[in-house]
Amino acid sequence: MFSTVLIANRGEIALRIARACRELGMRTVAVYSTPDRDSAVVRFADEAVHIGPAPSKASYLNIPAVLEAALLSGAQAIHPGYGFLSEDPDFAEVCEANGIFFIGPSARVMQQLGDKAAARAAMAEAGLPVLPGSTTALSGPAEAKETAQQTGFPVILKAAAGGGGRGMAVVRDPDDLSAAFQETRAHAYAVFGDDRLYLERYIDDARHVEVQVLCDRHGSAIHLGERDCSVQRRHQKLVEEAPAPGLSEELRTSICEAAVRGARAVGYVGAGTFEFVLTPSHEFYLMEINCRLQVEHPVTEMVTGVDIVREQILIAAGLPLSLRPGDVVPRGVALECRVNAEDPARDFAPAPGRLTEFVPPSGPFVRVDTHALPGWQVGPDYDSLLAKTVVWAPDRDQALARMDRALGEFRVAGEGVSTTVDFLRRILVRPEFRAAEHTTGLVAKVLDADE
Ligand code: MV4
Repeated sequence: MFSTVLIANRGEIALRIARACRELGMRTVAVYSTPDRDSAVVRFADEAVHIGPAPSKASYLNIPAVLEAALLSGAQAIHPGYGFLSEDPDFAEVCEANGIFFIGPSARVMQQLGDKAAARAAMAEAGLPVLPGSTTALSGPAEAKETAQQTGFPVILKAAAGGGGRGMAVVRDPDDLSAAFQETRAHAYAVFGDDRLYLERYIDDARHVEVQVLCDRHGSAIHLGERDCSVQRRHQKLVEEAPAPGLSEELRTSICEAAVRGARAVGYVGAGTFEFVLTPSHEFYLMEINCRLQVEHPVTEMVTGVDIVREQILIAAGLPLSLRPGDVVPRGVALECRVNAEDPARDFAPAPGRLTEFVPPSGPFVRVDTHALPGWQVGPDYDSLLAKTVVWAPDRDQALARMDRALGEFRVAGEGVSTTVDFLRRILVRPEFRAAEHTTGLVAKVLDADE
């Protein structure tokens, strides 16, 4: 077992991981950039190492600096959190080469699944449903046109190196395909340094349903059920819930078992998320696989009672999963709202500043994952997530009432600081959200209602 773990991340997730390590009796090493020197995780951890200035490239993405911090502090393992180096196969490889456990899947699996076109092909091979589309990267607009004629319109062009909604374009009119191809390819090259694109039939009014899996090094693979993450704005999730509402038991079982089958097929190890689109007629198709802990993991923890970060660490240390498929029975409903330091009135522009007041909600069945404190300087350098408000209740109506109560308790103030709290409350009261009939178009509708 590890005695010291380095946390290669910042913000709420770094603190979340440090807490799991402490409960396991492990020493924690935080790393921090200059503006994060007084952060909550730096105070919480047993040791903290400065790894560079504010720009991520110079600190949280700086592999030599992170590695040196691990070697100097005697860490045997590194937890990468989400974002930053969490899905970088080169980083995982460098860790292993230096005798440090990377808490996540192998470099080989991250490499394979990081190519979204290759992942799609591998999952089709494993028998998972994927949408009609290209099986390899498209050579050019001509091949795109040919493929789209077979799948039918609308189609979506996606960057092979993309994911999470970055580098995508929906094309409804065949006449627009060629221009969209060129544009998406140029964008993919600029953002990812990789211009390969693939294409799929596009599903309108989809829901985003994802399955959490856990796999050990000894061939055991289980799922922890599914989450619905359909409330998104520009591919940023705003509200997530577990379980996904309105799925038949049969559908739930098929999606979750498909995810486990996919994980086994590639020899996945660790915690992973299989992302599906659910069509209005309740067919599901695999979109992509995320090789990391996800922001929204707490909703799954709340309904299953499983500490996913603890399981990640134990898996990396080589322990067999202590959970068996029948052990995980989801109970009740959990909701998460992401409270961001953004101004909805200014197109969700980041609204950083020093917090003069920060009182998160609490009370029964409320969990707030945050690194913010009164006096904390919300900086312009990183994403604007301030706090994840998570609630649990026996049923969805009570969970909604509880979330509204919790968000209503939030007190955040500071020079220049705005938050998304009120906007989130307006989503929760929408009739289609209350009836669980919403799709990925909901946020746009709420925004249109403002105009
Ligand atoms: C799709 C889709 C419909 N059809 N692909 C967005 C994030 C990335 N992981 C996959 N995404 C989607 N891919 C096909 N073939 C719908 C989404 C999607 C979405 C699209 C537009 C607006 C909001 C969305 C929210 C979630 C998923």
